[in-house]
Amino acid sequence: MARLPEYEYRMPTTDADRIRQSIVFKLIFILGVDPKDAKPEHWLNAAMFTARDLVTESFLRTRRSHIDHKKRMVYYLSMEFLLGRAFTNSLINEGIYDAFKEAFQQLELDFDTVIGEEEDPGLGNGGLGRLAACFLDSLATLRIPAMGYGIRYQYGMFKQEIIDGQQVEKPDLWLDKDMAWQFPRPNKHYPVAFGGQLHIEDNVRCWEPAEKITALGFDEIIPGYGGEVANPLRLWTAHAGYLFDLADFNKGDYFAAMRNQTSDENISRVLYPNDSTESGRELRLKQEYFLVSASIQDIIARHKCRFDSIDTLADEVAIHLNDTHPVLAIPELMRLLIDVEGWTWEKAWDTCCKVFSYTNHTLMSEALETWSLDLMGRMLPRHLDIIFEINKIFLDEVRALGLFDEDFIRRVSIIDESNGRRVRMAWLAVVGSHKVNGVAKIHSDLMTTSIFADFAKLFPSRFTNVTNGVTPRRWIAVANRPLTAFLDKHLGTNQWRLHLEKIAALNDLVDDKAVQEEFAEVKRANKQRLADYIEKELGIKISTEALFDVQIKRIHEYKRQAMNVMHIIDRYNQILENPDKDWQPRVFIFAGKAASSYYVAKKIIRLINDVAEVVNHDERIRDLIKVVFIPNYSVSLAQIIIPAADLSEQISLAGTEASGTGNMKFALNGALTVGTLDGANVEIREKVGDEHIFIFGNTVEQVEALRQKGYDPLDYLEKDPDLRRVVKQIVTGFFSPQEPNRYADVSQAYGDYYQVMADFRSYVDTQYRIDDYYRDKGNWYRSALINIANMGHFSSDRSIAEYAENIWNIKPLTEAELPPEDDRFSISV
Ligand code: 26V
Repeated sequence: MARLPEYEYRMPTTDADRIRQSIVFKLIFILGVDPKDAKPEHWLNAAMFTARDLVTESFLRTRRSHIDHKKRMVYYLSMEFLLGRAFTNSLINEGIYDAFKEAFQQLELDFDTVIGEEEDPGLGNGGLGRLAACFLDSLATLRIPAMGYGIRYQYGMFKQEIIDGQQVEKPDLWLDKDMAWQFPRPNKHYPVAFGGQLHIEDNVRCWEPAEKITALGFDEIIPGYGGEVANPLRLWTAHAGYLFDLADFNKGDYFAAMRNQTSDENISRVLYPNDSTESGRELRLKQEYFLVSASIQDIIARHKCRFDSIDTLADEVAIHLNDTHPVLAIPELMRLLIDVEGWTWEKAWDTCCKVFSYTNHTLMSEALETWSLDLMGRMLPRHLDIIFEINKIFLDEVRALGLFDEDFIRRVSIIDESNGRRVRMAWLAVVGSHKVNGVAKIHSDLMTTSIFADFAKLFPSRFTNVTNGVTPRRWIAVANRPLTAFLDKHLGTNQWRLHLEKIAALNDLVDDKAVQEEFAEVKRANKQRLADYIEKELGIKISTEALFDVQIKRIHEYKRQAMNVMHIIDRYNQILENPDKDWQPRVFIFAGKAASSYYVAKKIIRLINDVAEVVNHDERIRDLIKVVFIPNYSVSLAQIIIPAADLSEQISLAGTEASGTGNMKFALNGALTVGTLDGANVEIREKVGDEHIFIFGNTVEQVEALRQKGYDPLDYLEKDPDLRRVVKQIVTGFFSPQEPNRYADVSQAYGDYYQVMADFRSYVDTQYRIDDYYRDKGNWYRSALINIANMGHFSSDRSIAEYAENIWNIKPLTEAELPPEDDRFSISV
């Protein structure tokens, strides 16, 4: 290839002077703002443009390497990505954090104020979305040829305000500020079709859709740690501009043409809450198909661009389905291969089964997606037709085995005939994927013995486990600067960031009193930062001497925030009864959003706030208890709260939390866990040892046995007067004297499905054990250090390495495959 002369556009890397110049340049010439008038948000945008230049360098280099070396790629399809702020993360991953800080100092700008201007892109509900974001960080860091696909929702997760103790939802206008971080890709657009008729002539299918909209791509660049590799996350926006109704337009009815455009663009308007009711389900199905159709078309176009023939797709491409939400990718790929590329059914199906893999993230039946045949047939007639055919061939094969009765066939059928005829998306995912995994050992085991038990008989080698992980870059290096300095001092700079297992070296230092004291100082600094935040935002003063007891996650009955509150109430009662006992002061911290239509979850938020109101203002409590509900939980808030925690509440009913990833983030930041034997808690216990984690409550087997015999909460209420008193106080309005019946309806309807009463006593007793343990600070911080030291396994780098090796069969770019440094800026023609 001929080579053009090299252009002189290398950006400064570590030089604070040049970074400062670049920031000022961007401010003036990109944003058009006079430095004299610039506000922190302008400075942030200018700085982000400067940082983006650096990341873009790695991004283009990486892309070039993938093409030059014909790398097999993985595409990660997810309806949610909870990325958190991009700016500091990119500075840390690119190794330019200190230089930027210095440049800010030179500009006499307060670093924290400026970075605080960045909006969190809240493009997810919770764990599943944040996991996708940790995985993108690890994919880039491990140099794995990968690309994410998602939706660029105009409004992400709502902003939560607490007014009179209650959650109020406000729109999240995250795109209103400039999005310096994303590249619009006006040439990456694909039509996505809906509705219409399916004509079948001579066994040839012809789909005539009623409606077409355009998916338009935006690339968010995901930098890996070390600055060598950056991968794209391509987010689709629904756009009607390319396709507005020409008939209307030609008729001269400009407004009619535009009206349609507005409703089409609704597709990428909002992120769905994860308990959404029937209303608006049609739009959700449209969103799922929109993501899938645009992404699969893009994957095919990219493949054709890189290789001569589409025949090699299965050799060069792996597509991962993050839960069932993108499972329509299977019939969509079938459709494109058969109807557009002219492949036979057999050849197309063979390719599908090779490229797709699927992760299950929940066992709870209400979260398993199904779609009515009526809706699917109306919206996607060709896809429903393909699903029927997949199901027919599959069931014929199962029958041919001669091993199973018709009841078994009914159970494994992709079409559920018992509930008004619905497509079972998880079944389709299992049938069309070559690997299916759960997200923690216990979850994967339960998966093959409960929801997928029948399929595990049919395809035993298809099921596997990949325990979740979290990125140490964001969850230590970005979130916890004092701990970062501590680890760098004791372990060396790059070791733990890239090889978290090496953090085990800390085990040799845990008995050293000076090291314990040094860590105590780290914790104190983080607690102070959180205390300052709480005082500034909520006007509540808390003492860093108290034990910080934290539960932050989506509000859901199965996560049992209610049990946490009941412990607080019991403690309140006990303090009033035994004021002279040597009580350990505690601050109970909560944060989390309830889905807007989830009545009980919203009541739980209200109860937390009602209890806070009474307890925080009762002088007899003498600040021995403080209860704080921090509004508007987000990735950025988690980055402030987690490093400050002493105690991490992971108290879901055993068998309900697939994995949890907050549990890992807390332990990694030196909090001790109080938890049930659920999700990844089980593996955390294996790693840190029984003495350094507080496990309580019934096991999965005990929970199941109670269900079998007929669980009755009254059994526990009768036996335990303290518990009885707590429940009575809630139900009779002790904490809501203005409205004594406030909690009566929830408790009456309450069969205690998540067995709070059964675990209450064991939970409260464990909390007293924790108070005693906390008194001996040396011992406590020793345990905290042991937790940190044994979290190596829970790096998302380990999870991703397992996916790459066991599921996707993808090899990272080698050192030799990266373009040499001096080749960075040459343009080949
Ligand atoms: C379900 C639905 C149903 C339709 C509307 C939109 C929607 C969005 C999300 C969901 C399911 C959420 C599943 C989820 O977040 N699972 C969590 O995944 C984490 C990562 O694997 C895991 O750590 C948590 O335990 C698990 O609850």
